[in-house]
Amino acid sequence: PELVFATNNKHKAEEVGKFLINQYKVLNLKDIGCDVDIPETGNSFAANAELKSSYVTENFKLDCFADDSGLEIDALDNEPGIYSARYSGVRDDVANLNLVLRKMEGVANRKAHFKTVISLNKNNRKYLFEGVVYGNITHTPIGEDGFGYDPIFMPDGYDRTFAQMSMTEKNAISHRAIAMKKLIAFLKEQA
Ligand code: ITT
Repeated sequence: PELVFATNNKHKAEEVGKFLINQYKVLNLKDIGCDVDIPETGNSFAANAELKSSYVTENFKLDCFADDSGLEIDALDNEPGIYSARYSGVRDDVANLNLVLRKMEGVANRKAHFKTVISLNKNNRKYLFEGVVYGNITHTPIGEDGFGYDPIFMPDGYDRTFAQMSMTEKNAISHRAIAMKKLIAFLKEQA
């Protein structure tokens, strides 16, 4: 059977593409001829993930999953949160992480976590899978790999940021990986 992954974010697609979803042929939005930027008007990761997966299921009659994710910083009342992709007002990873660093100037509590909620629409039912990884915000960007806020996030237990890790290393511990493993276990159990 076929399963659509509803994202326009090529970094997410690449990370998720490393996970084998054995029984399924995973299609992207282009494969099904969907070129809309699906509106994310919800006020939580779960609501926005569900809007994306349900859009595809309702309009294309296909089973689908979607990932809504972001960075939540304790000292900023969990901002940028659902606004992570456009925190600075534009979809620009460098502008966004620089705004975070500016707001965190002189702030001693650097604790933060990344969160992913995956929404799955399958056989006319809806499911959610969550992944969280805890860490700290660095004082400057470090590393060249990854995307988004990876250069300023150092996961607990490591002395390197996500942007200093290979995709394989990041995929062993990340918020997205934790949620993906739950999704894959669920699909296997249903098969
Ligand atoms: P789609 O909705 O098309 O999937 P998007 O980029 O708009 O793509 P989100 O609305 O979920 O996705 O926003 C996620 C943002 O959170 C993303 O643009 C990054 O800024 C940040 N983010 C999410 N996961 C991340 C990760 O693993 N590393 C670094 N930043 C991440």
